[in-house]
Amino acid sequence: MMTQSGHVPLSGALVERLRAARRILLLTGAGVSAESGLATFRGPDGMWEGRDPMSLATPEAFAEDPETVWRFYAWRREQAARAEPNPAHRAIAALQQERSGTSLVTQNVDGLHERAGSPETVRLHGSLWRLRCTGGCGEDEDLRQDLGTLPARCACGELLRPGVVWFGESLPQAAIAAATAAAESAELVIVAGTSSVVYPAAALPELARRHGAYVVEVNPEATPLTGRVDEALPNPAGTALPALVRAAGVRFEES
Ligand code: BJW
Ligand code: ZN
Repeated sequence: MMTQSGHVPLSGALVERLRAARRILLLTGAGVSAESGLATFRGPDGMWEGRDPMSLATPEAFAEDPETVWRFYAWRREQAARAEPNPAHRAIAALQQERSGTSLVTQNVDGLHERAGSPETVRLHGSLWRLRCTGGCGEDEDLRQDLGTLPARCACGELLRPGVVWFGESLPQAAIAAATAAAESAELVIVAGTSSVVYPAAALPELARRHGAYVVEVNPEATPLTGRVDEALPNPAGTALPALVRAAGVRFEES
């Protein structure tokens, strides 16, 4: 039996789980911020000055050309500062506020979940707003203002780097531990706006499923995860998340 919630048809099994689940895990990616105007990594609009962002999100690229990598991140910071959270971010925050057993694990570094009012966010890939010293003086600060001359430098004279996780780097230990625990205990997992190709984040839905969770994917495009979920909703996150949250019995106003 299907229930129509807005323009999003939801199965009876999913609606039942949304109402009953005490532990829900939301795993989000760049697609959740697409409707806020932020480019995804692998989409057709993902290029920056003719370059693939993936070629810039590496320690090797930074070591070779810190100025270009910093210009890319300074641009990302400007875009994120100008963007507003969209109904997907706000619906997730509303669910977290109403249902204490809800966990939010994000791969996003833009801070839009926090700005939408999410009380707790596990950030797997760091934050655009953190700056870390590459020199070993220990400087690690949250800085929102303009960075001035690039590449940004620490007071100690060494280069600063963005506080994000690049390919080949370890994820923050506390974040990966919290995400793993949430996946192992979740009854329902909603995976939204991620291409599910970057590990270890991409392994979390499978882990949750092995521990008995019902897994739902929200993505207008098929991904490597699509064939391995209990339900795939091919809707944009800004439509699907409000529908899912309302079906869970949480009151949510769009504006
Ligand atoms: C919409 C939408 C709308 C659009 N609504 N949806 C196991 C197997 C193979 C490889 C590995 C492995 N374990 C580790 C690795 C190596 C590597 C990896 O995963 N490589 C694969 C790519 C092959 N992983 C790592 O290196 C990680 N480190 C690590 O594991 O350390 C230990 C180790 C090291 C080396 C070897 C083994 C172990 C670190 C990964 C760090 C990722 N960092 C980045 C950059 C962060 C900084 C920045 O923002 O610049 O994180 S890369 C980039 O990808 C970014 C993202 O968070 C991440 C995921 O992207 P996401 O969010 O999925 O975005 P897109 O663009 O890919 O997809 C958007 C989706 O939205 C699309 O599907 C659209 O259809 C959809 N969409 N509009 C809903 N409106
Ligand atoms: Zn320093």
